[in-house]
Amino acid sequence: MRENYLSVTEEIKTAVAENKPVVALESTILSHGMPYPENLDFAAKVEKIVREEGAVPATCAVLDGKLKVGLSVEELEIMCRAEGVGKVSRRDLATYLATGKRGATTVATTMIIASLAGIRVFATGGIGGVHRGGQDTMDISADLQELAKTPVGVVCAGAKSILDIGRTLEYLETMGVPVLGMNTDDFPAFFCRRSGFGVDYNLKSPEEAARILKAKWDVGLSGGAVIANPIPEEYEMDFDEMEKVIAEAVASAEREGIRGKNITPYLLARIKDKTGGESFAANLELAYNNARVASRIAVEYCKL
Ligand code: PSU
Ligand code: MN
Repeated sequence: MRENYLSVTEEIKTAVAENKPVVALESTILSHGMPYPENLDFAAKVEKIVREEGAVPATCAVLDGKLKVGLSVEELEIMCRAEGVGKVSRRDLATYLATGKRGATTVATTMIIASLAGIRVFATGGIGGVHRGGQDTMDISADLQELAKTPVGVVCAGAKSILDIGRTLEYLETMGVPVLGMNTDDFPAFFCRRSGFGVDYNLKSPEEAARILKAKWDVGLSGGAVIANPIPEEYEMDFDEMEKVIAEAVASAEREGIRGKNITPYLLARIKDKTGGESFAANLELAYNNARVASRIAVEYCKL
């Protein structure tokens, strides 16, 4: 039955069957995280980086009632134009499949689709988490539950401090999700290399990351892992300055009564408006860097 919904390109199918490295990529970052047409260049370049590292890119989306793994140029264009493209997290998935609506996949949904296709490593920008004030609103991204459930290693630049990073890390600990830092003791805060909160373990290499994932799944532990990869130093932004912009964005979301799935895209757009090109350039670079590291982990994982 599942095969009726899953649509994987021949290239990716073959790579998975032959134990060749494949890296999943999400589409919410395209449709709801970046402007058109800049996101088109990004989508192409991130896939190119994965290929240069010796892995096959697998951008995921929900189109025509199918879970798409690997998108054509035309399909990437649809996701980037984002006309009538919704944001699909776990709870939305069945509705989009049954109605044929177009959907961009979040971290949670990309993990689900990657796992169904046999892909073990996924690169994104930042994960969702516990929102500021989440102890009252209960606004906790479904990404965190997914990390506890679905066996995919997620390479990200940590989490944006639009979130309550401390509570996000507490939640991940409760749910039994390893939080591994790539050559860092400090959990990165997306635009900034440090959040002030620690990781569980400082990874020395992609090979070590691959071995930890393998050990986890070999003994039958469910769920994935966060592999937190700091933004390259040359693109890092000033922490205090970012804090100010983010606090302003959060306050404005509250004033305007933005809720639910709209809050993350709203905050991202607001930050981009306030910090202009600099934060966008940083966003691109950290995502490229994550794609690079994820590909190296995927390559190492296939050797084990
Ligand atoms: N954080 C970012 N950029 C993003 C997202 C989060 O810095 O594009 C997207 C990802 O797709 C993530 C989703 O999975 O937002 C989380 O949304 P929510 O908080 O509604 O679960
Ligand atoms: Mn939410």
